[in-house]
Amino acid sequence: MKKIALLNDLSGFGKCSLTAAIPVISVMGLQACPLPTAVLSNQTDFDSYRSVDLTEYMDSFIDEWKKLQVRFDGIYSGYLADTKQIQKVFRFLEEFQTEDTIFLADPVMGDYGNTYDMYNGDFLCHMKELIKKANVITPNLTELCLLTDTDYNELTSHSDETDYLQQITTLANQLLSSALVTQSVIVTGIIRKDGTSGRSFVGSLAVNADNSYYTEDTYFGKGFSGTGDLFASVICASLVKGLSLEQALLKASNFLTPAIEEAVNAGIEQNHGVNFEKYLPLLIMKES
Ligand code: PXL
Repeated sequence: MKKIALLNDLSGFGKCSLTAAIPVISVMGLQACPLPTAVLSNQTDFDSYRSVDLTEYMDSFIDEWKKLQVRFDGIYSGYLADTKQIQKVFRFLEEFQTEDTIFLADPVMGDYGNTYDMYNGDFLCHMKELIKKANVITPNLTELCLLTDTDYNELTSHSDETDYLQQITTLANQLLSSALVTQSVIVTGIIRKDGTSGRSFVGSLAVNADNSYYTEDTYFGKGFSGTGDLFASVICASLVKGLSLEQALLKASNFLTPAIEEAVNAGIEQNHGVNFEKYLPLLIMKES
């Protein structure tokens, strides 16, 4: 059975990180193997949270996994609390990354132009090194700006202009050409205003050496915890299963759109995440 190693935290509330990745990867017929980086009462965007850091245990888990002689078809790194945890991902890659592994690095650092608590210049430098080892990265627009030293407010002030997506494509290509082994960049959370109708859309843009693909849906005016993690999980599982980048993008967006819409209609508080559970069957693939 194909396996994906998940280097991510376990948060009790927020429907993010491992609680998003494990169900998605499992329903897509792959084995999810979590190496937890921390256990949290709830994700860090709530007013308060408690966290138990597991960094010091990660090496011993890696050693045990080596003894088991397991190999992974995919490696997915998500929320990392500090640079020490990024170093542990490097160690994990040294032990388990092969030419056949798909490594998806989600450079979790912020959203909507704001950075998360763990972010600082040193963290960014480490993250820029980590993405060089990835086959696929899934930054949201905020993270794309951080990785390309771009002013988020300046960029998004053009969100109603016709060349907005082209500007974002150029930034994604900039990462591709500088990031050595990165094959694809998928930018999530692109909020675009239609200059004529005034309607807003939220979209994702996938760029590789040959092509770019874009998909968008109506933007309901707010973002929810964990949507980036759910999205990255579908992408990682799809690519491990051999789907194309375009198919992976469509699968992720077809799954997330109804889950977000339902959370909006149900008046769910953003920090609690979206109603994705009942849409998991959309991810089942015939051969899995
Ligand atoms: O969804 C990203 C994420 C994952 N894990 C933790 C977080 C966040 C975003 O805030 O706090 C603990």
